Amino acid sequence: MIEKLIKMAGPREDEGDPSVVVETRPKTKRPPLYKVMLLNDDYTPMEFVVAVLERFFGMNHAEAFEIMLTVHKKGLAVVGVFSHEIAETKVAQVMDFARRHQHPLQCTMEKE
Ligand code: TYC
Repeated sequence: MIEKLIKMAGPREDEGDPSVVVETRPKTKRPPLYKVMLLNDDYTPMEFVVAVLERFFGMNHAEAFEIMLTVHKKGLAVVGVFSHEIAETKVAQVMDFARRHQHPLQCTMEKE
């Protein structure tokens, strides 16, 4: 028993061991972010896409029109970056809105 107490009071066994990494700052890993993207198609009206960008992504008309044109010309564009939960909600809202209006507009998310 006394041997144990003496050992506990003594130096750490790993003292001076270069393989032991000393933590210098607390781990505060930020949650991953997700890009939400709109995909081009041949049928969804441009004005509908502009309305989606205004309604669900808080863009003004000029911003929304510009991003819509980028999707139209390039095939897709990132329309926002969010936490996983918010990104999922945005995708679901856009997909539901498009479905209700019978447009084939596609919205997806991808880890940044
Ligand atoms: N390409 C469509 C058209 O010419 C417009 C469009 C833009 C559709 C963006 C989808 O995500 C989209 N009517």
